[in-house]
Amino acid sequence: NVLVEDARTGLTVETLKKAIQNNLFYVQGKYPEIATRNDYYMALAYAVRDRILQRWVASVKQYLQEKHRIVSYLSAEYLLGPHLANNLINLGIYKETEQATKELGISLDWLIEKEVEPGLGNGGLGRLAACYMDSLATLEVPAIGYGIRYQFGIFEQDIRDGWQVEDTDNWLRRGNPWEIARRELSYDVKLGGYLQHYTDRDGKFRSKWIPELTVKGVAYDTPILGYKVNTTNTLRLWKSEAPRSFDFQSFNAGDYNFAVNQKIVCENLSKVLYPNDETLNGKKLRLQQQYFFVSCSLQDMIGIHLRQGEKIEDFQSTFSVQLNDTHPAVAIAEMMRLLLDEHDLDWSTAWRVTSRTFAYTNHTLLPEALEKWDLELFQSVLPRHLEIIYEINRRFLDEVTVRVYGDPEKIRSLSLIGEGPRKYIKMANLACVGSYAINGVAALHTELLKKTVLKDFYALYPEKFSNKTNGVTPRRWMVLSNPKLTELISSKIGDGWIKHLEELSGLEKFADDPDFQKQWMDVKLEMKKNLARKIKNRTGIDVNPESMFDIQVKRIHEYKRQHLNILHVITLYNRIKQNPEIDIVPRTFVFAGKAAPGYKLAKLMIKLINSVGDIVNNDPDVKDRLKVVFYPNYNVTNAQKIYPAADLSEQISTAGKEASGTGNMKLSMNGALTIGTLDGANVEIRECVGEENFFLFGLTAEEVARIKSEGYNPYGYYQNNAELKLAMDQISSGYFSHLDDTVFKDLVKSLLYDDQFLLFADYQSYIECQDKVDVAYRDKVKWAKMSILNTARMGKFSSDRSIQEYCEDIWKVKSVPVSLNG
Ligand code: 26M
Repeated sequence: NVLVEDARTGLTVETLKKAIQNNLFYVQGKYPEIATRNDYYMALAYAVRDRILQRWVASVKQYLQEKHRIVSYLSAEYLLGPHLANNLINLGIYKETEQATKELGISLDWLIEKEVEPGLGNGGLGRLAACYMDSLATLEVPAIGYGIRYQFGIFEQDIRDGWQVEDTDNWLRRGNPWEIARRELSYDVKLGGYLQHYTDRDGKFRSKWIPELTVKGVAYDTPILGYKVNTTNTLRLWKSEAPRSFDFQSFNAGDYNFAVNQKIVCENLSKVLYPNDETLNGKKLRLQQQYFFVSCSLQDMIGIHLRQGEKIEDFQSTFSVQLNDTHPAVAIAEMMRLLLDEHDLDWSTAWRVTSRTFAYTNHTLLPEALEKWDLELFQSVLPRHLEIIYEINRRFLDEVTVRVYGDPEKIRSLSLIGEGPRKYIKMANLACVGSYAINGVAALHTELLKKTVLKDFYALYPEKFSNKTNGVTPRRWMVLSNPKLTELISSKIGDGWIKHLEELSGLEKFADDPDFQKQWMDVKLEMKKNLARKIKNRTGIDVNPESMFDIQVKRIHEYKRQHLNILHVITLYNRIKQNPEIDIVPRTFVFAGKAAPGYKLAKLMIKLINSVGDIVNNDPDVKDRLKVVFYPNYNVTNAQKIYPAADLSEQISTAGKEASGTGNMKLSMNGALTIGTLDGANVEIRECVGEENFFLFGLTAEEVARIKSEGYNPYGYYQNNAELKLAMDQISSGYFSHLDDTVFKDLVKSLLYDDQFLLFADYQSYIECQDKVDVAYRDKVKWAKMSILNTARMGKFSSDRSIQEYCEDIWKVKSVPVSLNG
């Protein structure tokens, strides 16, 4: 009885081999003798995609068989990272594929490295969306992610003469085997124009929107496979195009130039990701992008709902829609417009549906980062939505005026419209009023939200608020990026932890075992050697794998305080210069991260890191005890190489500023110890790993607030701290910049006179804490134990746990197992 496997679904080595060869011929039109590396990459990717398609179709079928509530995640960003290796792991065919490619005479790693990652996000928020899509599928929850198919993702960073330079990210240049264009699935989206008011036959007052422009959104679907389950959810990204109709209209009117121009305007909508993070920039195109993807997504959801034979007023029984920050918050007004104008519901029915559909996640406490839209700009793009927002606001303020006893201060703060020299729309307020649930992303962050930025909403609707501490997927951030550690862990406690991360606690009993400690630190050393090789290739810098790898990788931002880290480097350097024989633990400082192209100070921080590196790395007195590396173009691919090699994780933001952080979790899971402030999820990480396994320093959020209210005086700290003063004087006098005393002027000025992030106030505490790190690292046995315990106690920080909480508390959805050929 011979079992013949289907070449498109079979999972044995033999069948995979055949599938790759087949695809090489039938998709790429090549045979082995002339196939390029990319041909093989494509052939393998299509072979993997075939296997996913079977599960994808089965999932859709399963979801339509009975009625299930579907999670709809709206996010302007998805920072997925490369697909190939992740899909092999989730399909459970990594080993088999490795063997199959080997037998074809090619290395799997070599193909994996060929993939250009889709960088459709800036940082934490976009990466969180990607981890959540992974966990939703792994937990077998029916879900759709909606977003924008940017033709150009986050820029590529290069470093020239120590400065960041940006290059476009043309990630689609070699095609994308992981998406399927659904040409037939498209929606029209109106923009601009004006309103006509009239009374209809039934005597109802109505607004008719006469748009200036209509664009078409076309769906591009990417399958999101769960780990070792059949569930395969969809990430649906919208590409903007010109509707066919108007070239005809314009051609007929004889205006060829107009037609071509309009086509360009339409295609521009999904052209490029805005590279800002935590900063406002009220650009018209950004609002158009947000509205474009939200409108397509809601029209799509309504279509799915109605095709199931349901009534429009029961929409919320089919979908729960999560808003990833306020970027998609215009969905609340768009839902009202669709229900009122296109589906003829009355206001109160429409509002009941809308306000039971949406839930809002806040990701920032920086008041300057809360989205605001200039009212006139908003009106010029979305005149009908402005009218709707006015009406939402009128009814809302009517209702609350009584409850706040007419307090004008409170009414002003709650209003959806801000008054100033110019009026503006407050998107966070719209999100709060239109959502049935509001959450922060770490315990401290949620508490601060309730006490500060959203305090008046919390007073009105305490029951809407909850905390959902972020998490990260162990599939990508452990199994995929650190296979050696994965193997070691599984050899001791089995592999159940990959789906049930709390099981890592089983490692605790090996924390004192000398053999296990040795194996643990051997893996770490091997990962450090790998990273050292990459660093050498990319930057030319030689680093010692035996030195402590002290790592800060994240977006460059004043509040994240990469410059506090560099002040520590300078301080160590000066100690060596003053006492060349000083006994300090050799360290390699690794920095990586992008600065928003318009953020001058952040770009200057990158220059400072590189300038200090040039001096420190090349000073013979240092004797290679210190190395400073700026690893260019931080992205998911590079992050996967860096995390496993970390000994020390720098999480040093000003307390109260980092909403959660997720890199802090990835580093700790990979056995790094954290030096950090009581900020974001650091607080909870410390609670879990134990205070004796965490290097704590710095002011608390409360102390920060108090010092700021009393008036922070950085100059005093500078004058009274000799090491700090020396370091700052060197920076300003040009010690690190060939005696050019102008380069770092703006940075020095900001730190000495108007630093919002209290760098100097935390300097001494940081340095003392780093001195403790130095002492701790000398005790290899103790360090190994602390490292093991960090990993063992990180179970809480799986995105599976986060998603479980969202499902139970907010979305009220359950898992729906998918069976093949069912
Ligand atoms: C805004 C306007 C115009 C263009 C872009 C933006 C914008 C884009 C991304 C603003 C903020 C963006 O992301 C913010 C972000 O990544 N926040 C981080 O979210 C993580 C996930 O919750 C948290 O872990 C981090 O603490 C938080 O900084």
